[in-house]
Amino acid sequence: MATVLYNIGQLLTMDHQDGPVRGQDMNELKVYEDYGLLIEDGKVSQIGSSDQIKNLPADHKIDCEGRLVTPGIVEPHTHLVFGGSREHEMALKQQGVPYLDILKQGGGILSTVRATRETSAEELYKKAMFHLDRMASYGITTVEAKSGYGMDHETELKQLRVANKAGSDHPIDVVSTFLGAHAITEEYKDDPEALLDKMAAMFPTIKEEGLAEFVDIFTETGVFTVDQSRRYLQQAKEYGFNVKLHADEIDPLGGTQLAVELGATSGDHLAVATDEGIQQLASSNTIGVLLPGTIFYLGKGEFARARDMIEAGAIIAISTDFNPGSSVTENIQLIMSLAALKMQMTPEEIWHAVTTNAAYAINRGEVAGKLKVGRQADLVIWDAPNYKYIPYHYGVNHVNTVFKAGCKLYERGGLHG
Ligand code: IZC
Ligand code: ZN
Repeated sequence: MATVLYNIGQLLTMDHQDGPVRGQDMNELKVYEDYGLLIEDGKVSQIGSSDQIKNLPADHKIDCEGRLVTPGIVEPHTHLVFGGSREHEMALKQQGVPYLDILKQGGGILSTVRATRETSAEELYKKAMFHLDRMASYGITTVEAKSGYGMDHETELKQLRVANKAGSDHPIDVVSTFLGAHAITEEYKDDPEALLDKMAAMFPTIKEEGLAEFVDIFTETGVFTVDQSRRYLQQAKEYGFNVKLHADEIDPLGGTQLAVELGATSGDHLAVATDEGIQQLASSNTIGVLLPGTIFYLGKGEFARARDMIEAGAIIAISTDFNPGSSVTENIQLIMSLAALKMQMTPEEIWHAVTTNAAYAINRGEVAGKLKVGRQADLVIWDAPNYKYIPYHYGVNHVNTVFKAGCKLYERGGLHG
């Protein structure tokens, strides 16, 4: 099967540099105008001028009518699989009750833990597939999914299995992360170390069954300390997992430095990272995954210092943090606008942050995030004349058509299988 896309107004291949893109380089983008692209057997097989590509033999020819075409968006931080929802906590947020206080009172993450324990695998699967469909509609073609709403062996395994099954059934690729260390449940409130031991006891099974590639932990006041996180993630590394941290989200505990010290693939949030944390991040290969939707949604705190991080030379990605409590949206395009408006990232930096760097943040840098001959054809045709338009026109969906591995995954006006 061959498909030709021609009359592309602007094509971003994101293929101008090997590896993740750091610091000032994030501001350099190659834009190909009046271009075309040939897809054969699910892969990009030729990229060239529209005139050159247009006349190649193909089963389908799509006139992009001057639209923007980019790689499919990579979403490196989501809590995809969960039971229930937490709209009842909105009133508490409006009254100014802090996120960590809601958690301390047994709500927040713990409320989703109760709901997830009570929800069957079938129901969790249906819900996850629904959210994946919606992500696809926003141009997302690869997604990381965390567990962490079970916090007991049975439910964590249920969540991980659902994420893996959703990943194999849905065209979107799902990269699975074990976040058993997400909160402290009532029975472990006086002994969080015992909870970590219990979660670490799952490492061999998760590894043997290939249920997760990453191990993640919530390093935060009232959750896990830096020392506890270090010990737990070191154990995870001994079992061959790559590691990630929810670091410096609300209180500056030094999670950013710990991410660098451990050689974590990514340190996520980093909203209150200190100067020292930013310097260390910038001189490391750990990717900073910034989640401005969370700061917006919680209505408190500062947005991560993306400008300082990029100027210091760090590798930055952005993500929705899609979850039922602190960032309830699948709309990555809205997050791109927040990155522009609240973190002063340039459109060029933002496109790197949702493609190449996001892919490296989940170890998919060599297969996703770029349009390149020989690579899977994951791409988006946008109802936009240029790449700067997406973060600029905010809050709506600009997707026209999404291709995953050369097949139509979403088209404006309906889903096509
Ligand atoms: O369910 O609140 N921050 N984990 C750490 C979350 C947010 C997800 C949630
Ligand atoms: Zn998270």
